[in-house]
Amino acid sequence: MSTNEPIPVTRSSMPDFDEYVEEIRSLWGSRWLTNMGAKHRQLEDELCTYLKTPNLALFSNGHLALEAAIQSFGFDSGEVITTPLTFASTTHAIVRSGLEPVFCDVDPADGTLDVQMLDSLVTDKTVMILPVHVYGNICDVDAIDAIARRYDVPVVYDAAHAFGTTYKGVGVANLGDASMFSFHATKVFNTIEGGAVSFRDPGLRRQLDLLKNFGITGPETVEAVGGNAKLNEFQAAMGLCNLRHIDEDILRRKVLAQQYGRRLSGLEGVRILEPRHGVQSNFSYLPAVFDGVQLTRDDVFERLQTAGINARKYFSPLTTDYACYRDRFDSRSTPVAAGLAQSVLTLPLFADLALDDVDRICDAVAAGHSADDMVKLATPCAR
Ligand code: T4K
Repeated sequence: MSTNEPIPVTRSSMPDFDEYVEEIRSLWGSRWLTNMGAKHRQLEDELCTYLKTPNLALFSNGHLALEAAIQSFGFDSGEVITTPLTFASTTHAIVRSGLEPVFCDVDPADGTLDVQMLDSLVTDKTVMILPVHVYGNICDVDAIDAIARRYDVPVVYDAAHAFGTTYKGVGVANLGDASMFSFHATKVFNTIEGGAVSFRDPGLRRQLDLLKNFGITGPETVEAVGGNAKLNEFQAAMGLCNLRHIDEDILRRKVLAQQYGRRLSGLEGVRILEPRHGVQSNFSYLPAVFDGVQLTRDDVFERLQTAGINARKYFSPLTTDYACYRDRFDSRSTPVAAGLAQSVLTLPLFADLALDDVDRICDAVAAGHSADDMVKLATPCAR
């Protein structure tokens, strides 16, 4: 992007036009456009290979994938322990599945579930733990696993942000009992709209398939009350193209994230929510937290807006503060998450963002700072 154009928080990765046209050409011959066609099957296979998981089911979007993942365990009541520092989808998926969310606070270092508090929240009503690898930061999966095993409850990860990440060398799709990925246009890997569930027990596939396609098992048999959440062939074709370029995209994001790190690390009053040790990141978001003293999140946000830079307050408000949940949940029970919601700003990060744009954004962040800090920030850094 040129340095004077407006900068969005993210921008969809797309293949060359000709590459996509070539990928969809066969659809004019087959006229098979949806309902688990050839491209759907190919993408499922290629994603299993890329994510190193034997079990994966595609969906029309991440949210329906998450609802299906939750519902595939078959609970019709009970509590699900989760985080309020997330997109609307996570809490809505639990509620729309007829279950009761119970909110756990988060770790101030990376925004993932606070495992000490998680342990204290499990009761005999708990049927599931639903943590979020927020911003692509992998949760403390070892502690969560130990708690889940002790109380014998399944763990379904919202891995919407975590496509392609690994923890201690293990691919994110192999963590927990199931994981949901979002392939929305704004994600590291996109199929325009789309999503997937990876799962440990191969027996879960049947449930997921029923939920995805009206419960249909044959031309004249319907065995469950499922919905419609099928990924179509044009979406699958976009996925097949984007998957060819994903490693290159993640590498570009890494270079940009490193530049942010260099430019912001010398600046007092701001820190980046970094993934824990052992995580190989996909650099999906750049969550910066402002201390409210040296730098205030809302001032920085306004300054960036004025400079044509569209940072976003992901995730503010907490889902517990949504109007639709008024009088039902209380965000005072998760003070760390509440503090982050007041102080976090996700700065622009996408594969074709220019390094110069990162400098322009960091200059705008620092513009509210004292002259001393500006000198520190202006120190040239190696690229
Ligand atoms: N769980 C979590 C933790 C999630 O974050 C999400 C989705 C889900 C579950 C559910 O997955 P999906 O059902 O969505 O697959 C966006 C996305 O719509 C949403 O997918 C995402 N999380 C959330 C964090 O962000 P908005 O309303 O903030 O997006 P919007 O339309 O303001 O777009 C942001 C920027 O992205 C634009 O300024 C420009 C760029 N953009 C947007 C679109 C739509 C593009 O470059 N191309 C596009 O097509 O929600």
